[in-house]
Amino acid sequence: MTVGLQLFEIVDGKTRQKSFSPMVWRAKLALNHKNVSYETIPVTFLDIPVLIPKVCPNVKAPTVPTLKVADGEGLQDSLAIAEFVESTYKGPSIFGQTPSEKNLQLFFDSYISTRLHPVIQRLVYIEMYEDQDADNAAYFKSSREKGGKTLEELGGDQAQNLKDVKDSLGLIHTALVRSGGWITGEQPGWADFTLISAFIWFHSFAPQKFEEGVLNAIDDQVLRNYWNKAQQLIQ
Ligand SMILES: N[C@@H](CCC(=O)N[C@@H](CS)C(=O)NCC(=O)O)C(=O)O
Repeated sequence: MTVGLQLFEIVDGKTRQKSFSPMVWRAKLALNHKNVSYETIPVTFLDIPVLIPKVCPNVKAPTVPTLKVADGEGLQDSLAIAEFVESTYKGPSIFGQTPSEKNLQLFFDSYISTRLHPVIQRLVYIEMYEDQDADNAAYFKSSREKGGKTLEELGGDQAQNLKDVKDSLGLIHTALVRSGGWITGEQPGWADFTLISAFIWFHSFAPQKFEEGVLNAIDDQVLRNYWNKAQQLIQ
């Protein structure tokens, strides 16, 4: 029997409508790129450890994204999900045609994860907290404050964060100017999915800071045009 794919995606506790995780979006953009059908299962922070193991008992330390790929079997990790999609389905490539293209895209992935994600996290700690219901807000606060710093302290100086996010976009802007299209050229690929997913996360919690820190970061339309073009991939 064929089992339909089910993707567990985190949503905010308040409206349960906002899918915000950059790692979930990486997986969704990879699935959408190959036109793969799947059902999304919305979960809050507190649902993750309860619902995922119920449906996918093989998953011992649940995180999102998890893709249910067979009866009772979940596949964790955005990159592992994209690799599964790449090797299982026909259609446009996610990682390019050669191992070196994939290698360069994974290098870009590391840049996004290590340079962009930490500063976006600092810019949205408070908004992420405010968008939870009471129980998820309490979980979010206690899990993030475990190290002894408050959410405000973790967020730090917001003006400096905006400066840092702008600084981290310089090389990305150069790559977009050179390519004249997606980071990966005429078709989007994994590198684009990592960048767009980071933007979705930032925009979904703090649209005004996103406008200032990303869309107005550089005095031309390159990043704004890229974000506008990315909307066609976001469903
Ligand atoms: N390397 C994993 C990271 C998965 C991960 O850490 N997901 C976060 C959301 S982005 C999560 O499940 N967090 C649960 C929590 O904080 O309780 C991936 O790429 O999928």
